Amino acid sequence: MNKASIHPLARDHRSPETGEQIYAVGIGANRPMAGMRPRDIVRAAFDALDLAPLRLVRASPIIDSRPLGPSARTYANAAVIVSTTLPPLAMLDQLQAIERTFHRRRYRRWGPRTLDLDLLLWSGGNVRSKRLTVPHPAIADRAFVLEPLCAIAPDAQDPVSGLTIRHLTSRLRKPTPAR
Ligand code: PH2
Ligand code: MG
Ligand code: MG
Repeated sequence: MNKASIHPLARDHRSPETGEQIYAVGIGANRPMAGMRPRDIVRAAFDALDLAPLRLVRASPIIDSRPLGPSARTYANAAVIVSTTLPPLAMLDQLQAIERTFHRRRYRRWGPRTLDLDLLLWSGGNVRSKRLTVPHPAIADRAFVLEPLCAIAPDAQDPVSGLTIRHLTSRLRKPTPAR
């Protein structure tokens, strides 16, 4: 197979010559801040994810989604593909620094958040450390993650299941069979 035809987030993609890393990042916001609505905050996050050492490669449409968990407010969700030379834990630091610029407070799990940036996929495959698990453990069962990701990277592969994002998304859309 022609190497160029391998999707940058597929299992076989490697670019050791340049040190380029590709990440899929999930974006969520459900709390207004400084006169910005959640959708405006997601759009501002696209800009923040395009500042060195990050380069924004693709951004999905922004969707409204019903909150999963205790929060009552509607979320704005999106996904992006980012290119950088940062390895995963340095990328996590970078994402958390961006979250802090949006005054994210980590006081309550799943509480309302001005901005949540989650590492969904990495071109290098899996990460399992105390601070970080990639792919994001809930990727396969959350429509608000898969729908935006499928709009920009349908051929990316989830290294855990071996399935493409397109496949995971269509599986989630099917109604669960009654038992
Ligand atoms: N994020 C959560 C919990 N619940 N619900 C929606 N709709 N969208 C999210 O991004 C989301 C959520 C934890 O990060
Ligand atoms: Mg999250
Ligand atoms: Mg998070």
